[in-house]
Amino acid sequence: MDTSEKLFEQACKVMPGGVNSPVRAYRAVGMTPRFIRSAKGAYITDVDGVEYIDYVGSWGPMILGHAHPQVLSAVAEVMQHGLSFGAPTGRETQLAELVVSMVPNIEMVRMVNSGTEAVMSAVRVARGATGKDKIIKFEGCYHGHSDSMLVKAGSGALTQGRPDSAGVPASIAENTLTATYNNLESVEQLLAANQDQVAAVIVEPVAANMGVVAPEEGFLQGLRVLCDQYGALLIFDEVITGFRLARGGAQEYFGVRADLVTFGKIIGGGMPVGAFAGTRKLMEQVAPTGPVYQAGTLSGNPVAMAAGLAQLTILNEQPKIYTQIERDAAWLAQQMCELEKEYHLGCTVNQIGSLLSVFFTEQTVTNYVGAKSSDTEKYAAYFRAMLKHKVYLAPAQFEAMFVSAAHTQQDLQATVDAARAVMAELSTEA
Ligand code: KE4
Repeated sequence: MDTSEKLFEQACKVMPGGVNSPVRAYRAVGMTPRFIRSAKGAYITDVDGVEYIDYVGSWGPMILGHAHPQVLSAVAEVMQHGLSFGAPTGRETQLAELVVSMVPNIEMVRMVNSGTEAVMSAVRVARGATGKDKIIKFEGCYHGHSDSMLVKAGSGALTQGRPDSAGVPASIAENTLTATYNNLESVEQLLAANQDQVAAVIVEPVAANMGVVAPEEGFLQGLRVLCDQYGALLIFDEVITGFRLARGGAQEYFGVRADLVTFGKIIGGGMPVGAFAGTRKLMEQVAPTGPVYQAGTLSGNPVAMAAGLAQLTILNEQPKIYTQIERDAAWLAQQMCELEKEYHLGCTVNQIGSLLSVFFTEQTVTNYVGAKSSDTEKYAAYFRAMLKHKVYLAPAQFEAMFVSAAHTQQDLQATVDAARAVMAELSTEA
């Protein structure tokens, strides 16, 4: 029994599944999760001292790589003055001003503590501002675990094969309608069938919780037109794409305006921060200026703000980072496609920006049905073999690989070399 196995045995006695978030339990890949001791740059080290090239990056926050010196020193400095006050601090305004300056079409921001909270709050603002109850989301998209969003969710729920969660009352679920990603007709049908009842359409501008699925040409633009036509708000859930695709996130990258935008992950620099943002008119609906209640003890926490501010400042000042990580992800995707041509494992690669996924299906993956055609057992074997070759991927088919500014050409080449060895192993086993 290795150290991770011992630690996992202990963890399972006192935490459901031995984890604080389901996907970390490695149930989709049939092995004991690696317990982590530390991480630095593009590398993560487990409790047995094994170092891996990391493409999870804490599920997105680590766009600069782990333990970035400027982020660490910002946190170290701030924590000397106390950890939390539950009172306004200037640093929250600094981060909010930076977010407003980086992201198009927003005038105000409210900080929260997770992506789930950001989405839950943005949905409430949409309902409060429009007086309508229904929300349209997309099959395979995941927006955190608030009740209204756990209806045909992607990510963990999709991986666990239970798209609907226990504990979500039917009375809540019935207000969430589900459309097909990249299919505008499916959206228009729902809008037309629920005239004047739909508060908002919420979308991952790049779906990354069914694996990575990019919006087809005209899809996001079409959502904008349909929302305007039917009087619904458009919510971009940018918990993954925010500050990831570009400084201004998906709105900048695709040139499409959302009414409300949610953030998480990168905005906190590795600390628990989420946020929702929009025009002044919409955001002044939020307490204490308006009737939509929202609150949080640790929202805007000084230490978290310091980490987020340090990370976003670097991204804002060095936009070349985006060119680098997109180029690197495209190269990696191209190399994986070349390997597929050589070993015929039956996989397809999607990549956009610094996000990519290797799907174990021969189908082109443009929506949930395509993603679900993947052979998850084959993905699990690939995952386990890549881990043996010291490459740390998401422990589930329906997730993304995240390329960071810390990944070097050597790391990328080592990753391709590992994939070559793994594909050779898997093709002989097939
Ligand atoms: P959090 O509550 O986990 O901070 O954010 C929820 C969320 C909202 N919206 C999008 C588009 C997201 O991807 C997420 C969370 N993403 C998952 C990864 N697929 C978090 C990892 C996990 O659940 O452990």
